[in-house]
Amino acid sequence: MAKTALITGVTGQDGSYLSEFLLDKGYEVHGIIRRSSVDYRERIAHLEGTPHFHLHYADMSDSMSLVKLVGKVQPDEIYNLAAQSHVQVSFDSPEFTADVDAVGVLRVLEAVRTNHLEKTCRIYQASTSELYGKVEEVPQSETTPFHPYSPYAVAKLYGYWIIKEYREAYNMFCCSGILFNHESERRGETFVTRKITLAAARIAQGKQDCLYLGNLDSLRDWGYAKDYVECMWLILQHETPEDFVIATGVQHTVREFATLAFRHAGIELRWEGEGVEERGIVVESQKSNVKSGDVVVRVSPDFYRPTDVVNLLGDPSKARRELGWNPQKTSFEELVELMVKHDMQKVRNQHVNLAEYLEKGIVK
Ligand code: NAP
Ligand code: G4F
Repeated sequence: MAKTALITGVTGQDGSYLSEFLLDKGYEVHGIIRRSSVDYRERIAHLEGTPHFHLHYADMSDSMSLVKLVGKVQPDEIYNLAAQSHVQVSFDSPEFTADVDAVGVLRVLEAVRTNHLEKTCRIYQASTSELYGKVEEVPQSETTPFHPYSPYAVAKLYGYWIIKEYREAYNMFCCSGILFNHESERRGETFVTRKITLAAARIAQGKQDCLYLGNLDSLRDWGYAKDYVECMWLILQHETPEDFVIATGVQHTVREFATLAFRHAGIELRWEGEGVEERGIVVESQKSNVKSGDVVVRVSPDFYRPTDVVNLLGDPSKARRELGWNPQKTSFEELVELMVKHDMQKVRNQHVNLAEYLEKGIVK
């Protein structure tokens, strides 16, 4: 019998890769979507209409919708990926973030209990390295104390603990994957990696002059999202419900990511100055519209956070040992290269499309 999975956050970066992964494994996949004034479901457009992929309207802030949907779908596995996932935005919308990222997890757990599925339905919770926040040790593992450092992280900490509580109180198979940053060609465009790869592509093609960033010294353990969704599944196939750190075990600064991304776009950078005065300056360029001495990266305090997490490095030993997962399947260098390659093409195509539209008189 094919298993049935319900994915919240199916339209997001991870939801789209996980859908592909589970469909490949023969699952019946159901996803939750929200009503919006524009139908913007780019990441899953290629799956819509395929026989084993089903979409339903519901919302993490609407318990009735979740109770009804879980009853209708009767999932064997739930992957709770839905969240207001942007850390900086959580400072502007802390209450919404708490409702979706904290109480939302409780709503999913109660929807399962209300439908009497607690003995059969396994639940994966998308926990985060942001829980370590103002880090108390480096690297961080399953036993490192938490010190959340943003409204987002505080909300996610509730999610982590309520999952643990329901596991112990009701003997439910529910677990957290404590995932470190993972990126891809489908990463949201306001997260730092994607913001950089898109800007490098636009600057290389003469469509943007300068990229403005915040804290360049921030250290992250960046992996490839496609590799990480496999772990979500492995965690739910494990004999016992347990929490796992998922990371590469390698860290880099935002500055290093930018240097490498620009290099892949054909622009060699050097860095000068400190703090808000720091600038990324072109040393050498293969692009005719960018010349040596141009300043293509500047710092803007607009992207500083009231409290910033600056030293994330995960220890994936437990996942490697108990799940047989390979943390270094895609290296940092390969990740940056594949993102830049994708965005060079995307920016090129945008130009083609615009030219086509202009020709047809659609855009004046
Ligand atoms: P993402 O691209 O921002 O996707 C978030 C998803 O949540 C989208 O499908 C979004 O739907 C949905 N969502 C937001 N609010 C909702 C609501 N009220 N009701 C229903 N759905 C809602 O995030 P991601 O990068 O794929 O991350 C997936 C999960 O892992 C998130 O929980 C995130 O916090 C966590 N996480 C991510 C990382 C990472 O590095 N990517 C690391 C650790 C943990 P719309 O498309 O309608 O907005
Ligand atoms: O790319 P970021 O916005 O990701 P952040 O804050 O680490 O959060 C992401 O990863 C978490 C896992 O640790 C997830 F839980 C969360 O949902 C999300 O997916 O920022 C990374 C770092 C930060 O220190 C930030 O201050 O980059 C720094 N940064 C520097 N300039 C910037 C910028 N971040 C953004 N978004 N934009 C900038 O211009």
